[in-house]
Amino acid sequence: TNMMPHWLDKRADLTPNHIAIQQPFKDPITFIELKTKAKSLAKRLSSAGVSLGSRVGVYSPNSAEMVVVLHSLSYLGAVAVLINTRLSTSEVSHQLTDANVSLLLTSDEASGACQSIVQSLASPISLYSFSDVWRLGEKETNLRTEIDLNAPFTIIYTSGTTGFPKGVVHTYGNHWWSAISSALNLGLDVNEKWLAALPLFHVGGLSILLKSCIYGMTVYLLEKFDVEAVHHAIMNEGVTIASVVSVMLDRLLQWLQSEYYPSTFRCMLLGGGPAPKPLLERAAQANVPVFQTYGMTETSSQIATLSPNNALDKLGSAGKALFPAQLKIINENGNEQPAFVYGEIYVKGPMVTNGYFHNEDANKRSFHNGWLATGDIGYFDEDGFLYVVDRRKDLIISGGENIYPAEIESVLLGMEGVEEAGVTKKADEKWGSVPIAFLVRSDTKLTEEQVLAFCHAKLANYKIPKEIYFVDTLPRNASNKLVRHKLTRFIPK
Ligand code: S0N
Ligand code: AMP
Ligand code: MG
Ligand code: MG
Ligand code: MG
Repeated sequence: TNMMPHWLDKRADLTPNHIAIQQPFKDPITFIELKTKAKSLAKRLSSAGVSLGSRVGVYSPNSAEMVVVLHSLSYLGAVAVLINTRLSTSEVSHQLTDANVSLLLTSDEASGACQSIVQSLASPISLYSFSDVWRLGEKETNLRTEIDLNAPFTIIYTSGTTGFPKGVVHTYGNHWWSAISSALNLGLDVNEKWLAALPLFHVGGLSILLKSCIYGMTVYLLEKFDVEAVHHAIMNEGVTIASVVSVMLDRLLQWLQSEYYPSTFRCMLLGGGPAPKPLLERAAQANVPVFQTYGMTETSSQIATLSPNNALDKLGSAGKALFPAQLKIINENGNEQPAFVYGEIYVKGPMVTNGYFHNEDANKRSFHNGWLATGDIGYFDEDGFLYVVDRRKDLIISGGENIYPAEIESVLLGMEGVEEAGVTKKADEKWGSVPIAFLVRSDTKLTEEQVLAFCHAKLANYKIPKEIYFVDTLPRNASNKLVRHKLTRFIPK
């Protein structure tokens, strides 16, 4: 059978008074309290028309209220469509439309932003702030007492090479196996406390919450990453594991200076993008126990992780596939590559999504005999350790956020006075890499300021090109296709 007792019911039965959520300057929340709140909210959401299979947008910075909302949706069998709050109105509208969302839930502070989003939709949907939902009455509803591992629970959009983001559907089973696989690798202590400063709208952050419920583990939840707050939590609040992206680790190491984290802090789980070797070396120097991971939205968080025993002699590796998962390196002919030969990374395992939401084209392209072709390039060493080479086609990762040139180019091409547009990445001290743009103007009076203002209105701020160059032509191949890697030749010396 694919049925299990509802996770939060089970958890609240087993360890009702254990702390589920700890936050600075707030009362902690126990599992029984979390369950009671989530069930009450579910009955109120039922009043708003949410039911089995409903797709509900969730737009919120990290908060305990958001955690309650996510669990409440699981009591209704509704699917949470998690929205990145850094996106522009038009980007969010696109996702809500693509996912066919019937209702949008938002934190109270973000309800203004969401109002404009909802108004920009071609067909209207209802908008409720979390407080709005609490003001609704409870409707008599049969809340789900079981979880169906095959049923979808979350949809998270991820950018694609074509410029259109794709909705990654995660089943309960994907999340379950992600949590179990991680525990089989990292082990589980009774006093575990996992710090969540990653946004909960990405799978890395979300996965911490679900692990909390499945393991019976406290989450130390921050509204956002703040170097001082994270440092304090690791030093003084008994945090044992923290998930971070490279930019966060870099800021933490700078803050740490000559201090050391307590020995009870056992794992700094580093993922979401490439880990520069100098950063890993600085971490090793500072005695920070970094576990490098490889994972993506499609794999519901980590799928490979470097164990601590190997951390030093395999510096730079993302380790081996977690117990229920498999990895292979494939060449253009579909054959497996020997050690040290580059190829595309294919992944397989019960934490890997079954597919993108209503996107048969993307599914056909990405899935081959149960394997997901990730688009990432990598190789195995002689001991079978995975090394990810930072070469996924056109992908720009800025501070853990993904950007594809095509999405910026299509915005730029929509601007009056822009004839041609090409975007590529540039290495950046602060963010790892950032997008820069090259434009051929039809209107020679077009200015950089005008271009940036146009981008501001249409794109998340982290996608706005950090540099704009006006050029006469763009590099193209024989079939007139833009050759993005040649763009940087136009940067004036
Ligand atoms: C790095 C973060 C925290 C930076 O945000 P910060 O410093 O809080 O910025 P703000 O104060 O909000 O804004 C200040 C200005 O900075 C701009 N800005 C913000 N972020 C970026 C960015 N990423 N790139 C470029 N610019 C940025 C703002 O726009 C603002 O400027 P103006 O005023 O001009 O607007 C933040 O970016 C962050 O939280 N990043 C992490 C996102 C993330 O979660 N990525 C991971 C996604 N992947 C996954 O979830 C799968 C992998 C995974 O599961 C995983 C990942 C990590 C660890 C473990 C795992 C795991 O496997 O479990
Ligand atoms: P996202 O779905 O936003 O988490 O993006 C996942 C992408 O981040 C992967 O497909 C990789 O391109 C990149 N990535 C994740 N982990 C690593 C790693 N350890 N080294 C290099 N790139 C990584
Ligand atoms: Mg992504
Ligand atoms: Mg990313
Ligand atoms: Mg913007």
